[in-house]
Amino acid sequence: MRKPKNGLAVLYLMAIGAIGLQSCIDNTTKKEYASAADIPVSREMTAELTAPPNVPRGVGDRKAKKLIVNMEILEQEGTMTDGTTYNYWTFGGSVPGSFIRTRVGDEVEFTLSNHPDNKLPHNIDLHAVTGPGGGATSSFVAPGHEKKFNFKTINEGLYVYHCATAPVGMHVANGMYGLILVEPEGGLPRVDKEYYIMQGDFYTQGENGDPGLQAFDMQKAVDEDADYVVFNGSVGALTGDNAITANVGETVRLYVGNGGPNLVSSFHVIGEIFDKVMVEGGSSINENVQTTLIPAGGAAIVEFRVDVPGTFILVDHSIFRAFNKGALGMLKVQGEENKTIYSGVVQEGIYNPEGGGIQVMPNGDEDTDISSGTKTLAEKMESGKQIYTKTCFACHQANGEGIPNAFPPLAESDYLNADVNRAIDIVLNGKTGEITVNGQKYNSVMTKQAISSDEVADVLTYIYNSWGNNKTNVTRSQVEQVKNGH
Ligand code: HEC
Ligand SMILES: [Cu+2]
Repeated sequence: MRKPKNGLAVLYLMAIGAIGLQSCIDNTTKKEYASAADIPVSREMTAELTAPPNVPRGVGDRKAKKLIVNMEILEQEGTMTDGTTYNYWTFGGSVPGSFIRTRVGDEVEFTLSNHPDNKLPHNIDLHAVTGPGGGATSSFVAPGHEKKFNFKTINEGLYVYHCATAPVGMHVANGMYGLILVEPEGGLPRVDKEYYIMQGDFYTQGENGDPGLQAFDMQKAVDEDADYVVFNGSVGALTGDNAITANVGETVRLYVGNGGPNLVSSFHVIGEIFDKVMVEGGSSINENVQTTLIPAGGAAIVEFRVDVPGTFILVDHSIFRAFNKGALGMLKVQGEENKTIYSGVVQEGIYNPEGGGIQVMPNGDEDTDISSGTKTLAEKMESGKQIYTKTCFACHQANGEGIPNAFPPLAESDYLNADVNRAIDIVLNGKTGEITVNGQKYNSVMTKQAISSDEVADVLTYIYNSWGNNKTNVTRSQVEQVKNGH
C-alpha cells in the first residue's frame, strides 16, 4: 500500500484511470505522504503488549502516534515438558516475548528494563527498525537498569525482534525473541480470530525428555542438534487445554514467527489450506498454500477460513520435529459439520484379504511349535529375546520403553503386570481400543501376532523377566488355555 515510486507506475495509473477511476481514487486517498517517514504523529499512547498466543487489538483507522513500549526482561525457570524445566531468558516473561502491535508511521519510544534479579546484560534488535543494530547498540542494558530509544516504523510487515548480546546464539536459544507487527494505514483487513505463534529450537545438556532442570548445551547448539523444537517455548504450549480455538465459518489469522536460533520451519496446519499467506511477513500475498517456509529470524502471516469442526494440528512439517521434539500445536474448531466439504468416516472396517478379525503380522515361523515344557528359564529368555527382537521390537522398542502416544511401554508396565492372561490374549489376538498404561492413554491397534504358543510363552517370559517387570514365567499350557478360551 505504498505510493508508486516511479513515473512509470504513475503513467500506468493514468492509463487505467479511465476504466478504473474509482479504485484509483480509493488508492490515492491513502497516499498523502511521500514516504512513511513523513507521516506526522498525533498524541501519545501506551502500547498494549500481550503474551502468546494472544495479540493486542488491531490499529484500525487510528492515526500514527507516539507509541510508548515498556518491555521488561526476566530470566526465569519454566517448564519445557512434563518433568523438565529450563532457565528461560524472556522479553516480558514469556517465550516468545510480548507481541508489539504498531502501525506505519508510529514513533515508538522503547524502554527496555533489565530486572535487578537477572544475571546478565541484554539488548534488543528489532527487525522493524531502520538503524544500526535494529536498536541493539542503543539498548544494551545491565541488570537493574533501563534504556530508552526511539524509532519510527517506516515499513509495514511482521518482524522478529531478538536479543543480540554476546554470545548472541545463546541469548536467542534461551528464548529471547518475539514479534512486532507494523500494520498498514487503516489496519489489516478484519478477521474473526488472531493468534501469535513462534517456533524455536532448544539445546539441553540431557536428551529430549530427561528430567530436572536442563542446562543449555553450547556444543549441541553449534552442531544444530536440537533436543526440542517447539511452538511458544515449550512442549504442549498449544495442545490440549492450551489449544487455540475458532468456530466454523470464522476466518483465522496466525502471526507465525521463527526465533530459531538455527532451524527453519516448514509451517503447516494439518487439514487446512492457507487461503492467504503474507509471504515472509511482507506485502506479497500468496494464495492456496499448503506449507509455508518461515526462516530463522523471519515470520509469515497466514489466513484461512475454518469450514468444518475438528482438531487441526499445527506442525513443523520436518515431521520428526513435530512428533518427537515438540513442534506440534492444536487449533480446535467447533460448529456444525459440513458433510460436503468433509464427510468424516463413512465406513470403517478392518482390511483383511484373508478374512477374520485384526490383521496378522506375517511372521513365517508359524509351524515351529517345539515343546517348551523342557526348557529352562535361561533357554526361554534366550529364545524370547530373539522373538522379541524380530516381532515386537519395531513398535515397543529395544528396552520395552515404547513410543509416547503411539506404542505403550512394556517396561514396568502396570497394565502388563496386572494380568498375565490378558497379556497372552493380546499377543494371540491383537488389541484395539483405549487402554491406560502407567497413567497414559493409548488408543491404537496392535496387530495379532502370528507366533506359536511356545513363542508366545517365551517372548512373554522374556518381557516379564526384563525391565523391572514382575518375573512371571509364562508356560505353553497357560497360552493354550487362553487360546482355547479358558
Ligand atoms: C505394529 C506394532 C506392534 C507390534 C509389532 C507389537 N505391538 Fe504390542 N501393542 C501395540 C499397540 C499399539 C498396543 C496398544 C493397543 C491399544 O491401544 O489398544 C500394544 C499393546 C501391547 C500390550 C499391552 C499394553 C502394555 O504396554 O502392557 C502388550 C503386553 C503387548 N502389546 C505385547 C506385545 C508383544 C509381546 C509383541 C511381540 C510379540 C507386540 N506387542 C508386538 C503395538 C504393537
Ligand atoms: Cu539477552
